[in-house]
Amino acid sequence: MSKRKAPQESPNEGITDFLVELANYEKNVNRAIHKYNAYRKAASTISKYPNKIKNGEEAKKLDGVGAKIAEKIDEFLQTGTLRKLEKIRNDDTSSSINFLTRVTGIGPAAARKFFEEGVKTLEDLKKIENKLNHHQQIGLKYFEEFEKRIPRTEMEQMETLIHGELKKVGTEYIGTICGSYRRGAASSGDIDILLTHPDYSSESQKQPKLLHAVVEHLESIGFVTDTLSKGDTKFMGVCQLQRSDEDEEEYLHRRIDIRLIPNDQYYCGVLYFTGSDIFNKNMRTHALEKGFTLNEYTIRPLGVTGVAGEPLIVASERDIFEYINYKYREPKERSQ
Ligand code: DCP
Ligand code: MG
Repeated sequence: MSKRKAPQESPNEGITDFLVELANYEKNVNRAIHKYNAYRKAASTISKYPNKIKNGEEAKKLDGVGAKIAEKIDEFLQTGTLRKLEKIRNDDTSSSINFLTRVTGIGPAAARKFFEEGVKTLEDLKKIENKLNHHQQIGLKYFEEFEKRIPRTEMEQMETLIHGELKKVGTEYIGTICGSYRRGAASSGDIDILLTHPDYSSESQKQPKLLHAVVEHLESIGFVTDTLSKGDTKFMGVCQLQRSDEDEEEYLHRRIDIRLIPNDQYYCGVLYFTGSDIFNKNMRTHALEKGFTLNEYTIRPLGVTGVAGEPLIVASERDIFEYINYKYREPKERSQ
């Protein structure tokens, strides 16, 4: 999961920017995930709105924009700034904690702990490097590189490489790069790969080897450079394209997640990890209204008592949309 979302380009960029900043503050500093979601949702709806918003009243008509956000929009449009945000930016606790959470491996809780121990900056972190766990050490090592988003052309190069190498490990693997890349984004925060294989289903034994063989191969060719964590079904790590003669500079190190999914759950996984998170939430809500529960593994009907039944058979993303009577949307149309 990537830490920094791409800025939204729209006639209301000023508004969406401050909403995203408030969202991050609620998540990282206050650990108020509902408030985070509310701000993200409002930012997402407003970023789709084609007109320049003139006042809070106009914004309030949009989905996910309530009275409080409308008030902030008014203040922002009238004064060009937001007192709440100024305060947050000037507050040592908030700005330090917000900063620390930009390091992969440091979540809101660890950030607060470090802050309380007087660790506030990159330099402070470097001084206590031996107290960081392995994930955090890698986060620190590649801090600047992980802050940079991955241009689509580089994502395309990595996709070609990964598909080619996957075939060498086993001809039966199926792999999909999900996340913002699959939605057609101009840049991505990280690489989210989903793998499946005909030998692995939710009924069969776990098959960590199917995942580890791929990871080890990608290490052997120098593409995977570091490991953050490696479980039976999920690898989190770092990768880097090798520089070729035509390239002027080295490629940056990038965050990569590889997940092995049972073949019968593959399309629920692909749907979930394609996102966006806001699209997923809306689709899950719709599913519930139609009497189904949908998650990254399965879609199941809900009985009258609200108990989930057996997973439905899914052979494509379209199947999931059809079960819940939701108009199919291409990945590119799934930003919300
Ligand atoms: N996801 C979700 N809910 C979460 C986290 C993730 O539904 N809380 C799903 C939707 C995301 C996908 O996982 O699109 C991948 O997560 P990322 O954080 O990598 O998000 P993106 O790939 O969409 O954006 P980025 O370009 O920043 O990586
Ligand atoms: Mg991503």
